[in-house]
Amino acid sequence: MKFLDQAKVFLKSGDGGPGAVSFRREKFIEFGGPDGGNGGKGGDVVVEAVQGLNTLIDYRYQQHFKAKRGNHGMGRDRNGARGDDIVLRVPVGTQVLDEDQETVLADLTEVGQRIVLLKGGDGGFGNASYKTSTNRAPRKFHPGWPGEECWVWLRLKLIADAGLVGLPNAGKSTFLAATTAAKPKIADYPFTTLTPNLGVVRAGDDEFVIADVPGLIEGAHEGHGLGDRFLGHLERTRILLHLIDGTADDVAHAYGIIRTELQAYGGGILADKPEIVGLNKCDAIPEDELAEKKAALEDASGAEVMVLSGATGQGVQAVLYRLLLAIKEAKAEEPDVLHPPPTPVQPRNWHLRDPRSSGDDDEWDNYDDLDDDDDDRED
Ligand SMILES: Nc1nc2c(ncn2[C@@H]2O[C@H](COP(=O)(O)OP(=O)(O)OP(=O)(O)O)[C@@H](O)[C@H]2O)c(=O)[nH]1
Ligand SMILES: [Mg+2]
Repeated sequence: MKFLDQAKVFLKSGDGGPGAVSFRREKFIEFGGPDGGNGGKGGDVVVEAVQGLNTLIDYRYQQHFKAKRGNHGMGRDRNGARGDDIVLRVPVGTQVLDEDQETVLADLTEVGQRIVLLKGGDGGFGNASYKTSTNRAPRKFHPGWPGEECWVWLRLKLIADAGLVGLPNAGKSTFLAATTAAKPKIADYPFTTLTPNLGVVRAGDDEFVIADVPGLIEGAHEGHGLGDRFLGHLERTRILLHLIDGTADDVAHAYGIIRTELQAYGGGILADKPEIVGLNKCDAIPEDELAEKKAALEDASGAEVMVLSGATGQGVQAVLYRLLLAIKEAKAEEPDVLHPPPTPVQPRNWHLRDPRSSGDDDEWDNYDDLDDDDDDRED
């Protein structure tokens, strides 16, 4: 399946149905009175996080989503039926952003979470609702309130506990394949991975999710290589596993390139995350060189460096254990910030106004099709 992590869509909730103008007319019943029912409410626009989706690809093909309008009211005090809602089914981790691409309107982080983005317009009153002591036969009705419409962005930020970062060919996908049931493409050329992969690590009773994203190169934040857009998928992780290809000549330089890109991503979102530094492909490095490279990397990172080989499995268990501990610790400390949106979720402040109205309530008198008093049969 193709991967798509953002899409722009147009949403419109249903208009409310108009109220009816009707009078009860039956043999032997004089002055039956008004019995026009109310219009039905328009359908809502709802977004729902569902299991089994991990891309927004469906939204490339359909971009307009409109809920149904409410039915009109009818005689004999029958109200119109409610318009059907429209439900956008999205993967877990999807955020809904305003057209400005900054304001987060909704953040769907759990399966089954449903959010009403746009409410359908209310139905209008039928003439039965306008009956008063002085006007027993009103012909007044309300045409119903319009729905709302807007363009929004859907943006997927995959939810994983740990994220793999590194230069192309560092062995990220190999690590994911060795530790989870995921089957990412692995090859001896840069940019083998073009879209993120997720895998679940099972360790006894515990499990956690690792995300493998395309490799970064120098200047990725300026669009070099595949750019740094995929780093968005690491925003919600608890910890990064930074893999460095041990067969490279200058491992400290390799480390520095990635750190610069994490910094450039901004806001400290990735640069401030806990990081485990892994000197990878240790099976392919002579002993003395290994010690030298490990020391150089420790100097550059100021942290303990773990030596491993995704290909042979050497050191992998120790890395997983460290990841698990850190994830558990982070979750115990801040259970709620598992999926913090980059900007606070803001309820949308709709300025609901009927385009047919000047804002003055008496305006609805325009919809009287006759002068009320003309028809006052009660007198
Ligand atoms: N000797 C050795 N080779 C490895 C190891 N891990 C990965 N490789 C090889 O390194 C090459 C790149 O591995 P990938 O896992 O595709 O690297 P990647 O970091 O996912 O690369 P991109 O997807 O391009 O960013 C492949 O030819 C792997 O077989 C390792 O631990 N030891
Ligand atoms: Mg890869």
